Amino acid sequence: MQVKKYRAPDVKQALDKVKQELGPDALILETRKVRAKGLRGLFQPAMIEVTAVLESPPQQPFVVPPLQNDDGTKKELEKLKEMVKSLQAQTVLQSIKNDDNGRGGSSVEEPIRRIRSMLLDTGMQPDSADAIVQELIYEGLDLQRNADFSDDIKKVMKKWIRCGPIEVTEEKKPKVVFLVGTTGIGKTTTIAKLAAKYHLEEGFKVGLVTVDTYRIAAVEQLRTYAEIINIPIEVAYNKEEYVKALRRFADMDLVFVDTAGRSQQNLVQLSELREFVQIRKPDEVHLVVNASLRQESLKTILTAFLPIGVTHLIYSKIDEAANYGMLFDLLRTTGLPLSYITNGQRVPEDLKVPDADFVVDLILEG
Ligand SMILES: Nc1nc2c(ncn2[C@@H]2O[C@H](COP(=O)(O)OP(=O)(O)OP(=O)(O)O)[C@@H](O)[C@H]2O)c(=O)[nH]1
Ligand SMILES: [Mg+2]
Repeated sequence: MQVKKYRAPDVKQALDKVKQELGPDALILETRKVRAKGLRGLFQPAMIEVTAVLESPPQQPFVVPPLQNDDGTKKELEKLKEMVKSLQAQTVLQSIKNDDNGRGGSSVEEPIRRIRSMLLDTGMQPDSADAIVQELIYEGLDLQRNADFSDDIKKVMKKWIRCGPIEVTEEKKPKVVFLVGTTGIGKTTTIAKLAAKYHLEEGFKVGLVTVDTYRIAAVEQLRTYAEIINIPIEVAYNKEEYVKALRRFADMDLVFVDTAGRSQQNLVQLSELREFVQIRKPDEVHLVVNASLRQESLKTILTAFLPIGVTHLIYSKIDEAANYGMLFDLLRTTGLPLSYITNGQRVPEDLKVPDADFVVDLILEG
């Protein structure tokens, strides 16, 4: 804003001066008669003084030059935003971890600390809990809100949870499904449950093959189930017999292959299993993992079995486990779908076909 005074012998001349200097938009604030100071004023005629103001022209807003609107720039910007969000999330998490005694947290840190400790109570590994917490912060969870956040936690957890039961299709016949895993975790029992479900409940043609021929009892166990369910069974003592068995089952919808369990100490000897898998690639290989397995053992088992070509996970014996956080570790680290959960010895009842809701509820609420 520019304020100026103009003097002239009369109003018109004063206004002309204003116009000349400030232009037609000038505002007149005051017009008054003035005399020069001192003696001069006494002898000279009074002057007209006009006070005028010119509002500064409106400032042009500073316009950010438009970003190149091509896809590449947008993606770059998105990437940058993601990085910032992820960094923010890491910072909050780190400050919580640094403050082990749990006191003195801000209103943002406090709920996060509670969520993290609740997740650790499920038995999951700290890096899994951190991944969930980080994602919650990253998603912009309103932590000032007074809530238990359980819906938000479940939603985030589901990002890592895939479920995938066996699907029988017309195109792929027979679908050959292996069950593998360590000893005594429920492979044979689960095959019996699945065979009953797919044959008795859903009406598919199901055949059983066992390549677990080390113990007579193992063969007899599966044979007994086959008789009860009334489906055919083939016992394969070697690779040739296995191939023949599959040929005999050519018109089946589904063939389950029961394999010998390996003790955890003996996991290096998976070569025989690998040979069966290589001779005719199964459509699916389900690794059965005991829900009570200790975290240290999980790593060993995954390292041994995943190279066989595991496609799905079965979480067994949840009725005997104290908590289920390990299931989240399992799904998160492998990225594999969970096909079934077993929850007891009864055949065929104790088998669950899980969905993501069931899995998060199991992990968080038991
Ligand atoms: N509590 C409980 N027991 C189960 C479950 N599934 C199987 N079992 C029991 O676990 C024991 C071993 O089951 P199997 O099916 O023989 O296990 P496997 O993996 O075939 O064992 P191996 O062939 O010896 O490696 C049996 O007593 C089953 O009844 C389950 O979900 N819960
Ligand atoms: Mg068995």
